[in-house]
This record gives sequence, structure tokens and C-alpha cells, in this order.
Amino acid sequence: MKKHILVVPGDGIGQEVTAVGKKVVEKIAEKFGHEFTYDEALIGHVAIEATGSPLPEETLVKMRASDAVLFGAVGHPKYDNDPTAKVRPEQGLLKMRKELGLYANLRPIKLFDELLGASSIKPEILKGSDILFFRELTGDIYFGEKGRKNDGDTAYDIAEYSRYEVERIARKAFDAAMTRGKKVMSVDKANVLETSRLWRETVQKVAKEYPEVTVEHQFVDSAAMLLIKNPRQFDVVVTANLFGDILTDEASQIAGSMGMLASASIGDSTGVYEPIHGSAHDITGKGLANPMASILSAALMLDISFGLKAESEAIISAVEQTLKAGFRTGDIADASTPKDMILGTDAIGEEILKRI
Ligand code: GGG
Repeated sequence: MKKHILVVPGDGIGQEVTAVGKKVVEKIAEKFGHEFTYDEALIGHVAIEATGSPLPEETLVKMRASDAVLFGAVGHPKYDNDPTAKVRPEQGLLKMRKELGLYANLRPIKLFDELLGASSIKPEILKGSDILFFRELTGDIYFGEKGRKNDGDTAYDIAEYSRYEVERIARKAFDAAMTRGKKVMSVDKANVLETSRLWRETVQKVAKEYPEVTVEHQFVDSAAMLLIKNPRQFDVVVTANLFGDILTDEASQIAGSMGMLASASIGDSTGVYEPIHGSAHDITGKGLANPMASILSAALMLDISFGLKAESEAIISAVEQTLKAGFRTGDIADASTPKDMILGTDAIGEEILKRI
């Protein structure tokens, strides 16, 4: 198969983990006889430094012309400490999602059995957890009008959802549920928010098209609590942009670490595949970052954008075997991990490559 992949590492550890993710894709191409070509582009802080824009037009053109995008992360502490900055790395991420129509963000919470001890949640509560989040990605408070009034003393962010936006993400979640446990949990805050009341009403309507699927509605505060109390009761979850952002970071503790969670952003055109974690400048340049989220994002890319199921499974199996062999990065090591089995970004990448 011939495919053109755009690699967009972005900022901080995005550079380090995406390099390993790309090596894994190259190994798959070699092993399975595919012809993948690659190009690179800038986004985030590195793009601001080079061009003044967090998402240069050239990057967008390259994204649209590619078959899939392997993405890293955006962010820089410089902006976190300067709330008045007008140009910010995250604007590149949001604009990319809007421009490419990436309205559905799939975040599988896959717990490898080998990591049962890595979480602070008890293994007997975690064992068997397998959740697929659908986070709506192009609406909500992230994209509504925002600003300041009263000479800057009052700030506002408007949350907005249209029926159409809710319907299309709900359909994606219900379609996925039909291939899994035929169960959808819709998460909102319908006791308080009007957008959530429209969300619930629309999900209820879409649910009628899927009589085999059981639907449960949860308020986001309750869902956040249940996720830790009983993660096994979750299967497919569909929720709004902000709630999905927060709940999936929480859910990373089910998988052991943010460094284990991959994601796929799909919609109207080219799919974008990226770890859910950010740029992590506290560990940037130290070679400590866990590349597995990037590697597992590459697996999602092969499966979802290219339909290469066996290749995708080969990657997941290589990650599993590496964990079974006892290798860990620092974020997923526990007290019982021997020091010499705790590897850096490139070294654990090599162990995974060996097993493909
Ligand atoms: N790879 C994910 C990433 O770069 N996250 C940083 C970030 O700003 N995330 C906000 C969001 O996902 O909406």
C-alpha cells in the first residue's frame, strides 16, 4: 500500500516521542511491504518561533495533502506564565481541528494487564477495564466567543453546541458501540447547562436509531467519580469537548499513565493521530518521555486511516510483549521494577521495534 504521512512533532517531548512513533511506522512498512512516504511540518511554539503563527498555512496545506498526520504535542511554559499572550501554541491545535473538521476524538483507555500495579487504583477494581471515549472536538467552550469586559476585569467564554454537532459525534459513538459491548454512556451536565440539555435531547433521539444499544446518561461530576470507583462499568463514552478533555486525563490513571494513551481525531478529511499528553517541558530533552502513546497512536493511524488491522495489531502486540518482558519507562515503573529495566525514550522504543 502507498501512503503519504505528515509528521508534525510540535513542542517539547512531542519531538522525542514522535520520532520513535515514526520509526515504528517505518518498521511496519518494511515488514509488511508498504510504501510510505513522509514529510514534516511545524505547529505550536516551534511554529510561532519560526513563522509567527502557531499553525502556518504551509502546515495546513501539507496536512490536507497527506493521507494521515502523526502528531506530537503543543505547549510551552512561557505562555502558561503569561496569561496575556495573544499568540499561543494551543491556538494551532484548535485551528487545525476546526480547519480539518476533526470533530471526533477517539481516546481508547486500554489497560495492559502488565501495568495493573502501575496505577494508584487497586488492581481488583481496574482489571478488565476497556473504555473508548468519544470526545467532541470542534465545539463547546473551546470555540465559542471569548473575551474581556469592564476594562478587563470580567472574562467570558461562551459554550455553544448545535444539534447537528451533537448528532454526528453521537452517531460515531453508537456505531462503535455496535462493534463492542452495545453500551453507551453519554456524559453531560444537563441539570445546569442548556448546551447539555440539547446534548441529552439529541443523544436520546440518536439512540432511537440503535435499539440494540443500552444508553445511560451521567452528569460529569458523577462520571468523574464512577471512573475511579468502578471503571469496568464504562464501555463507550460520548461527551463534550471540555468534559472529554478532563475525563480522559483522569482515565489515564486507569491505563497507568498519560504516557500510555493514544488518540485519533477524525472527521471530514485527513485523520490526526497523537498522544493525549502535552509537551511536558519538565522532562523535555532528558530522554525520559514514554513513547508508547505515540506508538499506539501510530497503530490507530494504520487501523483507522489505512485499514491495516494486522499491522496495527503487530504494534500493540510489540508494546504488550515489551511490557511482559518487564521493560518500563519511569512513569509506569513501580517499586518492584528493577532499576535496569527502567528505560528512556529511545531505548524502550528499540525494545518495541525488536518485537515487531
Ligand atoms: N497531544 C495533545 C496536546 O498537545 N495537548 C495539549 C493541549 O493543549 N491540549 C488541549 C486539548 O487537547 O484540547
